[in-house]
This record gives sequence, C-alpha cells and structure tokens, in this order.
Amino acid sequence: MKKLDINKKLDVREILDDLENYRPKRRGWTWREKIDNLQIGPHTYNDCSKPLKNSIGIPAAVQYFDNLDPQPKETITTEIASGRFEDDIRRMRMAAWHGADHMMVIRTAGQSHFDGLIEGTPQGIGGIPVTRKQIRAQRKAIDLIEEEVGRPINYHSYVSGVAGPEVAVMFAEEGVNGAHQDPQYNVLYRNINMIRSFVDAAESKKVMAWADIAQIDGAHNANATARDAWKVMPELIVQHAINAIFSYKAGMKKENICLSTVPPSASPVPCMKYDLPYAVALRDFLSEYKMRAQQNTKYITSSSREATVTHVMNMMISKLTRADIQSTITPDEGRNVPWHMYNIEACDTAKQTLVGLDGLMDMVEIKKDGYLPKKVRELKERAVLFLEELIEVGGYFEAVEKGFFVDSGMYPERNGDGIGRKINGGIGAGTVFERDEDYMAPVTAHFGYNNVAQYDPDAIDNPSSLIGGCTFEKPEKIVYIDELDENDNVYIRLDETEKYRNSNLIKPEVEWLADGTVQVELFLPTSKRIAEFAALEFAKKMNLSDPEVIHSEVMHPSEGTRIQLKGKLDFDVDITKLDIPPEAEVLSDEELWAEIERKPMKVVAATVGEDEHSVGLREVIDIKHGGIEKWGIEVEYLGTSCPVEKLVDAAIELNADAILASTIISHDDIHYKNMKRIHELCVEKGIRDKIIIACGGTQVTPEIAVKQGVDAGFGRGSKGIHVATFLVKKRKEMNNES
Ligand code: B12
Repeated sequence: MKKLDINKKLDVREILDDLENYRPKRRGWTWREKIDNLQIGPHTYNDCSKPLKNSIGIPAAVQYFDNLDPQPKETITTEIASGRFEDDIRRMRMAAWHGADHMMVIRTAGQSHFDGLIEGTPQGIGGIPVTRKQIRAQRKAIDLIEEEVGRPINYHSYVSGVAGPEVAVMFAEEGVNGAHQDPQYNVLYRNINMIRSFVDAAESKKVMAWADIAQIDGAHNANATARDAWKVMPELIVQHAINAIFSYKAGMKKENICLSTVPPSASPVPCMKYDLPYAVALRDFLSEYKMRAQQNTKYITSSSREATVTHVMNMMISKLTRADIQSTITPDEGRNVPWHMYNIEACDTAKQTLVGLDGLMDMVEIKKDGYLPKKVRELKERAVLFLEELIEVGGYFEAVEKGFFVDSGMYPERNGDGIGRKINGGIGAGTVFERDEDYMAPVTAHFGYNNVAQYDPDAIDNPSSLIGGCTFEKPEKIVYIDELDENDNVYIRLDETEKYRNSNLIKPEVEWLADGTVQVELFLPTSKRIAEFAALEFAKKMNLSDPEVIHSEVMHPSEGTRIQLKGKLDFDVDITKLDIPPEAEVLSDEELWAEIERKPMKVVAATVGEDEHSVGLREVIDIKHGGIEKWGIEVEYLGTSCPVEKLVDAAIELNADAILASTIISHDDIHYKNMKRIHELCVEKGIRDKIIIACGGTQVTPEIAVKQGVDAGFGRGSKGIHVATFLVKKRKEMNNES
C-alpha cells in the first residue's frame, strides 16, 4: 500500500496485509512547525503553524471563506476509544483532516492488571487492548494518513499498569510517539504496589527517553476523582512535580515531559477565579516543562452543548497560560462512548477557538497585582507546605499510606477521605528483587545497575553489542505474534461487516462500521419523566430498535422537555439505487459571455413578500460579487418587500426573460407559498411558457421549490455562475436551441 487515495475509503485489509514486516517510518515526538506572521489570504496569524496539504475547515470556512483552514500552533489531541482498532483507524483519518495531530488510543478496561503483553486483535471495552498487532496496524495507517494531510501525526497510548516496561519497549519498537507514564496513577487509581510501580516507571521512562517518546503524566486524575475538584489544586502541583523530576532524573529531556493539566473547576462555579490562578502557579513552578491541557471532565453532563462551552472556557486558560498540547474531550463523553462525529466536533472546537484567540497575548497580559497574583502565591505556598509535610512523614510512600492524596480538603485542611495504599500492599506487592552482583541484561536503554563490564568493558555504553544488537537496533529480532484467539479477532469482525465494506450498501454508524445507530432529537411538551418514556414510544414507532434516552433537559417543569435519544436501524440503503440528480454543471465565462452577446437577456429581481433580506439576492446579481451581471445579463432590481404581483407585472412590462425572486423568511412555508403564487400569477397572465422563474433563499431546497411550479430553486451557498448557467441553459431549452 503506497499512498491513500482521497476518493477511496481506507481499506483495513490492506493495512493488515504483510503487517508482520511493517516498520514504522520514524521514532519520537514531533511538534507543529510554527510560522511567524503567517499570511493566508488577507489575514495575518501570529500563533499558527504550517497549513495542511489536505484538510477540512470549520463549517464557516467551507461556506464563506474558501476553506480557509489555519492550523493553531498547539498540538491537537483526539482520544479514540471505540474498542475496535479497525474502526478507530477510519476515525483517525477523519480527525487528521480536521486538524488532529495527536491520536491518543485509550486502552481496554483491565489491561493495567495484565502482567505482560496481550497479543492479537481482541475487541476492547472503553478502548482497545493495546497489542503489538493493533499498534502496528494503527501506526501503519497513521503513516499513510500523515502523508495525506501533510503533517506528522503523533501516535499515543499508555505505559502504565504492571506491564509498564514491556509496553514501553513495545512502543519504542513500534514507533509510538507519546505515552502516559506516571507511577502515581498506578498507585492511586489502580492499586498497584507502590514499590513495583516506581521501579517499573524508572525502567519505562528510560526506554521512553531512548525512543524520544513524549510523556504525559496522570495528575489530572486527582481532580477528576475528588468531589470538589478545585480543592486538590495544591496536591495537583505536587503530583506534577514528583513525576516531572523523577522523569528528568530517569533520563528524559525536559521538553518531552508534559504535565497533564486540567482546569479543576467548571461553571456554574466562578471557574476562572480558580482555574486561572492554578494554571499560572503551575506554569511558574514548572516552567521548563511542556503543558498538555485537557478539558475538565469532572463536571461534564450529557449535554453536548454544556461540554463544548466548558471546553472553550478551558481553552481560554490554555491560551492565557501557553498550553503546548490541547487535548480534546468529545462533547458526548458524558453520555456515550464517543461517536465519530463528536471526535471531529471536538477537534473543530479546539481549532476554531485557538485560531479565534490568535494574537490574544499580544493584546492582553496577565495582571501582576490584585486577586490573581495573591491567589497564585497562596496556591504555591500550599503546594510547598504539602511537599514539606510529605518529606517530614518519611517520603512519598509513607504519605500515600497516610492518605495524603486525593483528599477533598484544600491543603493544609484535610477531610480524611484521601486514597490510602499500603507500602507492601496492592497488585504486584513483593515482586521487586534487588539485582544480583553479576546481574546483566544485554539491552539498550536499561535503567540502573547493569554489570556489563564483566563480559566486555567496551560494551558498557552499548550493552546490546554483546548480542549483536537488541530489538531496538535490529527490529528483525522482534517476535511478531499474530492472532491467538480464533473467535475474537479482526478478521472475524471484518467478515461480519464485509457486506458494508467497500460495497454499495451503507448503514448509519457512530462507532463501528454499520452499527446502525442514529440519534433523534425531540421536544416534547410535557414534564421530564413523562417525556423520557414518551420518547421511547416514539422511537419504537419510528422502527428504532434498542432505543435509549441519552440526554434530557427540562425547558420548563410542565411546558416541555428536550430529549435526545439513540436507537438502531436494521436496514441499509443501496447507493446505486438512489435517484440522485446530476450536479449542475457550470458553463465557462467565455460560454456565458458568448451566449449573452448572441442573445441579450433581461431579468427582473426582488425579495418578495414582507421580506427585507437583500444580501442573498444582491450576491447572485451584483457584478461586484460575481453575480449574473458579470456576463452581461441586464437586471431590473425591484428591491425588498416586493409584492409578487408587482414582480410579475414588471416582468411583463419589461418583456423579461426571467423572474428572480428571493424569499429568505420561511416561517409557515411562506417561501414556498410565494413561489407557488408567482408561478400561478404567470399562468393567469398567460406568460408562464415564455418566462423562466428562479427562486432562492437560505431555506430553499431546490427539489421542493420545483414542486411549487417554478423552474429552479437555489439554496444556501449558491453563486452567480450557477444562476447564469441555469438561465442560459433553460432559455435554450425553452427555445428548442441546442
Ligand atoms: Co434576518 N433572519 N431577519 N436579518 N437574518 C435570518 C434570515 C434568520 C434565518 C435568522 C434566524 O432567526 N435564524 C431569520 C429567518 C427565519 C426563517 O424564516 N427561516 C431572520 C429573521 C426572522 C429576520 C427578521 C424577520 C427578524 C425580525 O425582525 N423579526 C427581520 C426581517 C424583517 C423583514 O424581513 N421584514 C430580519 C432582519 C434582518 C436584518 C438585520 C435587517 C438583516 C438583513 C439585511 C439585509 O439583507 N439587507 C438580516 C440578516 C443579515 C440575517 C442573517 C443573519 C443573514 C442573512 C444573509 O444575508 N445571509 C440570517 C441568519 C443567517 O442565515 N445566518 C437572518 C447571507 C446570504 C449571502 O445568504 O440569504 O442564504 P442567503 O443567500 C444565498 C442563497 O440563499 C441564494 O443565493 C445566496 C448566495 O449564496 N439566494 C438566492 C438567496 N436569494 C436568492 C434569490 C435567487 C433568485 C437565487 C437564484 C438565489
């Protein structure tokens, strides 16, 4: 497989082909290439990076700005977790086109407790089982996708759990570029023994340093766990500091150590007052490290709107305090396993916001007196005191045992509800042994005492030379294990959905190919509980199976409730059987000029009814906007709020070839009623077979317009060239000219 074809779907079977021999293109993390004073069209950007070769801008870019798609300088992360790597790959391709260059693959529930690597391609829950085959397949696909979009893409997963070092080695071998690694996470949230966790972490970090893998820590989980997330701010700083300095001492470059920082609070609390001082304090203390800003998820609900606003508010803080990586959390995180389109929405939200805030820091600055610096100072003092007390009680392990961490009191206040772990307890307790005097491992990037000199003093700096190179230098030594489970593997899943793979048949999907899931939105004029049950009834009558209400929001206790529900469709559509009218071809400038010169054309135009909207019509007629006057068509413009009778009479009086009516307001289908009336008037006045009628407006669907009796309808995004082409062709057709 050499290159992706933009017009073709990514073929997962081709990716799997010869995977055994696939080697990643490169190692290590890549930052975006910032361009100072980037000029795109008439705009100058201060904080943007090199544009993409192929991309899709936000909807307004596509509609109004000729796909203007500036890329912010921050790396944009998308987290993908459908549990099927083959479907995640397709989502990654879409996300890359929308600006993501950091693909974070979540791993399956329970993998942290696997003391070894998993192989094959089993399906996961809440993520994929991170196996060599799945990783290699995704890396291979991303290698192709990055060429398609024209920017390196960082591939990321997790080096945690009891198999941390094994996973780190596999990641180094397979060209993974970023990883979560923080022993505190294992201890606090996975109950893995602390000694084992820290020893494993040293080894993992050393391997990651060799592979130039960027690391993200796990501190943010404290505010996702604590009841009042803003109260753990001093502890968060301490957790970041512990992992950062540990990583540095294990050999990582500071620029590869990224702090996972999340604004701890969210509206309706006055979140800026908590989150900004916290972010400033963290940056002040740990200024040499990189910041990966994630959205607050603690207070996320099933409202995708609310989640999006939180995301945008959080990005304001990212901007004010220089985040290097902007993670995106999908706005549907609070209601389902994220769906394709919500990953894309989140990437677009990040891109739109960061581009929108371009240049902000050249215009404003963080205040140096008043509330903010006072609060920053206070947080720093609390963090320092926390760290001092931790040392006083005997160190990190003792502090964890005493329940110092994830306590819901604002330090030094304590609520006694922290997560306590025993130094000798937890998974993997008692599995750490001191290395023997003559211990030796002939491998690259190994942490700690490794008595190589006993075999060859010249190999001290390169222990793997003793065996002619380890898998890092000699990838051919990697043992590639293919499928182990004959019932749970990618080929079975591909076969099950084969009918929909590169075929004529399509089904809606949100996560997995042909999963059939759709979302329906309803407003029901009743109370919440009744609405939720009534909605399920409507869903059943719409033939949706497995209906489930995924979001409900009270508009008023008795007046009404907004419901979003999901359900499944069990039928498909054959795209070859669709009756799709051909897309209208446009004539060239020369053809249009020649035709109008051969036979001049006159039209009358107006916005009809009680409608004052003129912009759309002017857009399609004015020469200055590329309207039909450009090709010499003579336009008699009658203005806005023009009665339809006046328009038709004017057409008769001026002996016009066509009537152009704009009708923007669409309440109670007034736009279609106006069209119908124009057609009828022309019939009544005996000119219908001699005159062309074209109508347009924001809410106009061409097919429905034609059903009103007019000759053509033009909706949003229409251009003068479309209208001129139509007029010329239609006149020829009416005059039987070829
Ligand atoms: Co207003 N307005 N507005 N508005 N307005 C909107 C259109 C909208 C959709 C806003 C909303 O509520 N969602 C509603 C209409 C709702 C509906 O019925 N579907 C709306 C309303 C309700 C009003 C008011 C009634 C509000 C009020 O006071 N109660 C009043 C109108 C009063 C009145 O008409 N008597 C009102 C007023 C205004 C002002 C502020 C005055 C301006 C209009 C200024 C002006 O035109 N001189 C106004 C605007 C600008 C808009 C807005 C923001 C943009 C419309 C626009 O210019 N779009 C829209 C919201 C929106 O759509 N973003 C609301 C840009 C043009 C280029 O796009 O109109 O779709 P377009 O035109 C394209 C195509 O549709 C097509 O080609 C065009 C180019 O691609 N086309 C064609 C259009 N006409 C024709 C005709 C022909 C012959 C052809 C071939 C093609």
